[in-house]
Amino acid sequence: MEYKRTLITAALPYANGPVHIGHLAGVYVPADIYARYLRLKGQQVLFVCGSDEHGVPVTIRARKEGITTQQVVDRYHGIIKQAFADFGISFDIYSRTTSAVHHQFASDYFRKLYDEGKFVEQTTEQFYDPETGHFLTDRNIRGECPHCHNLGAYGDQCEKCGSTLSPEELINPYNAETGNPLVKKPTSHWYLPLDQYQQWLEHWILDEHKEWRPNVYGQCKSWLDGGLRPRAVTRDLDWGIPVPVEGAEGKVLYVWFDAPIGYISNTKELCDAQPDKYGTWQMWWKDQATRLIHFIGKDNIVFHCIVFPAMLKADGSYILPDNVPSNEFLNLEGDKISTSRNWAVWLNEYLDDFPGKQDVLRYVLTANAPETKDNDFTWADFQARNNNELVAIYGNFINRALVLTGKYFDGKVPAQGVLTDYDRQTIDEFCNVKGELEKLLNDFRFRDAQKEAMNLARIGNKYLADTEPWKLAKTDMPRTATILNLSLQIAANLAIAFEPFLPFSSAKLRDMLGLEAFSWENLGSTGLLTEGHSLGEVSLLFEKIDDAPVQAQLDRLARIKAENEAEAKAEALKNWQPVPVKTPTTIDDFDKVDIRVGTVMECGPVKKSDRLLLFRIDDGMGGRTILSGIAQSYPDPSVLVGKQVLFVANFPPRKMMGLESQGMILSAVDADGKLVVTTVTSPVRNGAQVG
Ligand code: B3M
Ligand code: ZN
Repeated sequence: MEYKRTLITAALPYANGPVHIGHLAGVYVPADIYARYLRLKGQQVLFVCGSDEHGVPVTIRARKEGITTQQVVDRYHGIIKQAFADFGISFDIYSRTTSAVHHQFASDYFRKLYDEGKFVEQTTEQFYDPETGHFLTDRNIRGECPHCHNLGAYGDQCEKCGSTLSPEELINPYNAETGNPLVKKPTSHWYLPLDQYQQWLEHWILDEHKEWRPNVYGQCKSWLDGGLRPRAVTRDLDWGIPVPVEGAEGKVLYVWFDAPIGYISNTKELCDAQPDKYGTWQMWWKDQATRLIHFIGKDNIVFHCIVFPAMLKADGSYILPDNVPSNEFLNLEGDKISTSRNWAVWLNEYLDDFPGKQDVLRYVLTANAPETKDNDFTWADFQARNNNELVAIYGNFINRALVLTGKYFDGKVPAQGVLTDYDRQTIDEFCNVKGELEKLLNDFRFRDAQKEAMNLARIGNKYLADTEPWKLAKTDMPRTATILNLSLQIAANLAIAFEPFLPFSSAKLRDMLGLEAFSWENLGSTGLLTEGHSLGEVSLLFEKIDDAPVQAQLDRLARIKAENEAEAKAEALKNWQPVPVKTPTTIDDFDKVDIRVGTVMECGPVKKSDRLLLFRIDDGMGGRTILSGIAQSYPDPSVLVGKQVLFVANFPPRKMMGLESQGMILSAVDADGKLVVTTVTSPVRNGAQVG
């Protein structure tokens, strides 16, 4: 199939918080690279996105903050849109799902399928708060976990033991916000019967899209193998797009029904406003000559590969996605990124903290793109990649080529002259980069593609190092001219090759080279700059990042970690309950255990063990050594020295880490799992028996 144009969508971010580096690495940076690359190739491209403003989380946030839901989405839509623009994400439109166009469009979409009998209606029993008159979503229901008896488990998951739950499994379910007990009440909803699309989806994905990334294909396959079931496309909520059916008052379209339609309605909004520039929305969505690509994160795969295509198929007049490049997750300093725990680098804050350094973050996120597995962002790596790659390789080459041209040729492109074999070999090398780059970009392998672009800079550096024009300038001006001419041609090639990845630097480099527009087709050319052409003003393309700003970021994260730990501890204490009392025993059993009092004379770590502490105890009987696995609870064990503690005196000696332990120190487990050594508060003779 010959495609005439490409429609690129990027997942619509929820307007319940700003965008963070995980979103950027997973979706927006790769989507932007792809859009820029195709545009640079002169292809017809539309890049569409917008805020996802419905769903439950925004309503919870609003109630928590005591503002309206509209105010919440207005705030975050504004922050997100601005940050994307400042970061150079080149959307043709960034709209929102609360727009009038979208409401109408999504409503009509539902109504058409409804009229054509594409939904099935079903009545089920759902949890209901009689006090507030609301049905509750899984996340809004809390109760006791049937597995670990945590009293604050959610209707979809227990965060304490990690089990996946359904609200029915909770013991004594209650409304998470009001604390009211819940009852079950029947309610009816419309379902998209995915089971009816099973066969069609199996053929379309498993047979016809074997080229999809293994993680995407694999997830689809396991959904399909599990058998698809009907999915509700409406909810009992008062925030969202009202279900356009009589008698459906109080019901709205499920957020995952309306959000992907946002791709279409946003296209419509743009095309209706500027038809001359963008054509009609139908051309983008209903013409088989349009190639549709969805960029998403891995948690969105089922919606984009199964549910949305089934919705499009149900309508019957739309094209289907040709590919759905989906990434794994990016972690931050070894921990999962989390909006609620504030464990993230927020784009808007990054832009404030590192003004003008958009490309550094873009570079690092692509270099670490979680394309095939989860990856980690660290500030040390951020600094190292800037200093050792952007500055030391790319920036250094550009700077040398331009400064030397300024010095020896008054800032004018010197004559190319006669090329040597070595020159030709270098040209061959950088011409090859184009093919390799294209192959990788067409394959959505952006991390390797960026590496390839960087190789072009390496070729340039090697060429300068091998030819040493600063030495030749003393003896052989024509040869110096050739070398700098070629170096400048490589520099111009770099501006093109890096444009999809580092658009700000490419624009700057273009200005420095005094280049007008350029295109992808020029890549590999040695005639981009003609003899005598004047270069623009020269400045550093990248600057070193020193330790202070990086340390400031690490300090911020350390503060957040400490806050989260304190919060988790407070939460654990709040929900803490003593473990049940053990099965009955007798005084005779207890009498067998000989518990004594002793003074801690020394207490310190054990070599090669992060668990054990070594105690020297004055037990009133000549002293003994005891090893205890409580090191994690006592980062500073010296606090125990001088304390009188209780220990079991008649256990047989045990060897641990090559040391002998003669007993066991008694301690209590606190609510947060920390061990606290029990101490005697009024002095007792060492060796005294406890009983
Ligand atoms: N807002 C979920 C997410 O940001 C959702 C994507 C919608 S795409 C149609 O992960
Ligand atoms: Zn649990």
